[in-house]
Amino acid sequence: EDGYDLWLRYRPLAGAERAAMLRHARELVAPAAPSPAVQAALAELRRGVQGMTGRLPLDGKQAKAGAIVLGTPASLPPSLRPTGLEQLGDEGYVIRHRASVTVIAANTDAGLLYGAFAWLRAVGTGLAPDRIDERSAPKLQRRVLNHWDNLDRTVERGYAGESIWDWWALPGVRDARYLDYARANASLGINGTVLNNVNAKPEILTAPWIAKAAALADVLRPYGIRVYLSVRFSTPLELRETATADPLAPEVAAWWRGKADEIYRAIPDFGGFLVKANSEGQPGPQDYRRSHADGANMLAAALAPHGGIVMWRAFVYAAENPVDRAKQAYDEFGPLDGKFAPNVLVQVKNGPIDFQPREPFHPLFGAMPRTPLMLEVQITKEYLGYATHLAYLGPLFEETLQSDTGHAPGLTVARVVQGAQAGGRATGMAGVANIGSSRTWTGSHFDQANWYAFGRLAWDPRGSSRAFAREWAAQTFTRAPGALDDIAAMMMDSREAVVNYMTPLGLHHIMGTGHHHGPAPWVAGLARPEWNPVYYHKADRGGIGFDRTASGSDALAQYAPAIARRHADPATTPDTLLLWFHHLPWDYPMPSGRTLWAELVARYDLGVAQVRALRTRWAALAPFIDARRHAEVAQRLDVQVAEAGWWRDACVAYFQSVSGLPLPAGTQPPAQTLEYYRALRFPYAPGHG
Ligand code: BDP
Repeated sequence: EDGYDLWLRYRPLAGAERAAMLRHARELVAPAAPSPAVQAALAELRRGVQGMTGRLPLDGKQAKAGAIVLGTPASLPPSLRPTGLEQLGDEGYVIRHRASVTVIAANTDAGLLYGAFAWLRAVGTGLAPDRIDERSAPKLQRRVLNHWDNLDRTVERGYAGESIWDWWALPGVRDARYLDYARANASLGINGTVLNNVNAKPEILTAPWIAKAAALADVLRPYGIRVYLSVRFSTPLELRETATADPLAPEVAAWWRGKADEIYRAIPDFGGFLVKANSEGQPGPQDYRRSHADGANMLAAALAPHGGIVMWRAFVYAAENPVDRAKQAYDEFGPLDGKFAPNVLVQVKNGPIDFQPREPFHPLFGAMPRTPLMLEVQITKEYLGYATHLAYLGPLFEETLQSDTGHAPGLTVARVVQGAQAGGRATGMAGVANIGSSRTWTGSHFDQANWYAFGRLAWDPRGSSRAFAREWAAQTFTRAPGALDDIAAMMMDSREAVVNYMTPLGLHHIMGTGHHHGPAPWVAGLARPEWNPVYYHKADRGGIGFDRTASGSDALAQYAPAIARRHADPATTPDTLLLWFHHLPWDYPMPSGRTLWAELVARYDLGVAQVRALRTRWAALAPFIDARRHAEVAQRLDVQVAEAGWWRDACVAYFQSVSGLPLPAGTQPPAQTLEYYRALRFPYAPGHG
């Protein structure tokens, strides 16, 4: 067990379970002349049943007892056609078991593929094959991974080895891994992948690279996955094929139209473009005094004849807005509501800063009612301990999705993303992938769960991260009841532990410069104010925290009145976001009865204690987990315990140097001096250029 099989392990069953499976999966019956998607579904069912029973199911012709019948309304005999299929759209499916026959039905072959994976998931989590009765359809249209993979095979913010895309060997060499990648994604319902980094290079749109992308698209197509590309706004200018990149210049629009035509000749189902523009030094329409909408709409017009979309990112911040970086995306995009072409989605990060262990939801959600907004989350753990720390992100994603925007009754981020405001026009969710060439795919066993939870939540944004943790762990580690409960509980606690030992009480962005590894709350000298941790915590002798109320940056005014009101008063602000919205004196009385200073130290201590508890719980699970994977996780938990202690000690030492206060009674002093922590350096930390 090296983790390569992900949650698609299909390990042998024994006894009654194996017998039941043999009884109910004896034959597979598929429509005549099965399409590539149906062949993919059959191949997966064969692989699964053979893995679990040791016996390959036969190819059957008719629905007799023990058969699994796959079919669409066109191919299923009326007696087997489930009712209500019409409501399930293009990708939904029904699974039901009647009179010893299992039917997997869908309106399209893609739905059959998802149904096959759902059947395997159900048995993989321990459901008896004759008890499976499921009906499901995705609530979002675009469920997309964003690879921040560079053309030289490095991965920005990647901690799982080099890119899985062997660009150099493509298109001639199609690594077998691409197919396993397709299977894993299809098993979750992920139906799109952006192959390259948002910090894009012009070469991705040259003929050789289009051919490479086309080869990948060919492998992924049977699995319902479309290929998208990140594009650099100034591509035609940099390739010296136009004299400008001004989106309103006719030659520029014509170039992009021609480029879209060229791409669609090679990739007929190409998904579209993802664009990072006028952000962190990337070129964009503002270089020509045009708006984000001008830029997005020009690209959208090139793609529209082919059915492609533009995912235009709202992640922008520039030096001109030194007061509060958290405000800039709203300031720039809010006024553009209703100005985007119908095939543009604005892609908004979960929070207004940058993928922190905890942020409030982004104020654009609910504030652009006439624009489809796509949610972007980061699956790779740039700010949460890379692939070394255990941090299950399901609760983080769920917390964002369940946030009430306050713009209308019940209007959560999930409902916004589902198109409740924009009339369901175009919907989607993107996750910055944590996938690389590591044998585990994601750099560690538990990080696979973050890919899993992303996919499941993109299918159903109102799903439960706890349920997904259990599903994943059952398929990945063990179904032994007590052990499964323990693993799921560890996962559910893990992200809050990270918040506590890194950035408790709403602190944020106090990580090391550039690589974002480890604590660096003292950093103050970087050229732009908002690059410095001191800008975010604003600790001084008097207190700590970023005043985002009306007396400060007033970022709160970007939220709906009910939300703004609640967070305007520290007494009604949840303590999880206290220092995000308020600058408070060190002796501010917390609900716990402690002062803010004592509470801060207590949270850091709690974080360390929580990680120690994770390690102890994992040690006790040894009898249930194969030795290799158990040891690999245990090593990482040892590192996490040490690094949580480092985070705690460095932050306590630093904030004490600022507050000038004695450590609360009974508190362990930091192991080293502040100077020691400040002097630590991390050359060659992975994931950043
Ligand atoms: C930040 C990363 C940076 C990305 C940027 C983005 O530090 O590497 O390029 O976001 O999302 O999280 O564009």
